[in-house]
Amino acid sequence: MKKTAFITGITGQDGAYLAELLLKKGYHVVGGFRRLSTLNFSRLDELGIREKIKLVETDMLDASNLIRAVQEVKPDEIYNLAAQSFVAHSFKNPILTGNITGLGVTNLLEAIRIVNPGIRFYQASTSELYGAAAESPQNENTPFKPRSPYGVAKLYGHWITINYRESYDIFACAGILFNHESPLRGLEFVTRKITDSVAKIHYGKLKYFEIGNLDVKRDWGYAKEYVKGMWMMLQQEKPDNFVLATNENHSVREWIETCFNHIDRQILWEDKGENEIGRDVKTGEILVKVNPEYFRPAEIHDLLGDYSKAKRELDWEPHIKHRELSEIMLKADLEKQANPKRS
Ligand code: NAP
Ligand code: G4F
Repeated sequence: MKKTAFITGITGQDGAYLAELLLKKGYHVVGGFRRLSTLNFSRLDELGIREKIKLVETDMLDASNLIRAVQEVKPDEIYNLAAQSFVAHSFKNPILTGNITGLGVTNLLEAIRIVNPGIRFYQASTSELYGAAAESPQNENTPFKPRSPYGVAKLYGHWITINYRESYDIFACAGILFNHESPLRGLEFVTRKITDSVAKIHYGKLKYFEIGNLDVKRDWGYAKEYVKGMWMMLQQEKPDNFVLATNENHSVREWIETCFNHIDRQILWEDKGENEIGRDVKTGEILVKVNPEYFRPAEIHDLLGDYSKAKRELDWEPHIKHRELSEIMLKADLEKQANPKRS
């Protein structure tokens, strides 16, 4: 008998990769999307899987709509990937972020509790929970100290997931995932912003790009490997929380240098702070400029994940790290710039 998986946030990066994985595993995949004036199934189209998925209109803000969706879909597993997921945006839209990314989780858990508490549930928790972390690397026992409205909303989502596990015996898992990227990553996130800009510079379509804090470090992995970890969590005997990370971190500055290296260009940094610029070593052209507009009211300077519990209990391990990841993403963006009609 085919299992049915319901994925909220199907139009996002992780939604697309998880759907692809579950289809390969023989699941009947149903994707939740919210109504917009223009449909945005481009990631599903890029993976060639749109026609294989049943799409159901759902909004995390509307509990009644979620109850109806869970009644109709009758899923065995629900993966809650929907969120206002852009940290910078959360400072400008803290209430909306709280409602979607925080309370939205309760809306969905209530739908499960009311319709069928036997459904297995995955919540997309995040390394943003750690914020100004008291220790490094961070693991499942590291205290949380979020630094953005997004992080605070996710903290609520994380604890309400644990609360429904403990109160109603729902098989609810929280994956504390560190940053994970891919060619399907949104253009507003820093890695994709860099690969897209470097590709445009390579083809003479852009002279330079602007960036925020160059020295923050993140533990960046490959989204395709992380969605597999989500599925693995729901196949365990008992629900639990797991960190997925690479246990390596790199700065935004390193991302820029590595991406230019891939196209045989070297960057020389000049000045400091808000005035810093990056020039091409050979030609002297300015390719990067810091713009304080991209600084955040509160920043997380350094995140590094310890995924040893996931390795031990799920047999999950990342294989693609910084250099290879940047190469995969840049290659995809170079192809998109070379063949703009296909993208
Ligand atoms: P993403 O690309 O930004 O996708 C977010 C998805 O949520 C989109 O499909 C979006 O739909 C949907 N959404 C937003 N508001 C909604 C609403 N009110 N109702 C229904 N759907 C709504 O994010 P992602 O990178 O795939 O991440 C997936 C999840 O993992 C998110 O919860 C994110 O916070 C979390 N996470 C991500 C990372 C990471 O590094 N990628 C790390 C840790 C945790 P539209 O297309 O209509 O906007
Ligand atoms: O790419 P980012 O916007 O990702 P951020 O804030 O780490 O959040 C992502 O990862 C989280 C997991 O830890 C997810 F939960 C969340 O949903 C999202 O997927 O920024 C990364 C870092 C930040 O420190 C930011 O200040 O890069 C810095 N940065 C520097 N210049 C920039 C820029 N970020 C963006 N987006 N744009 C810049 O120009």
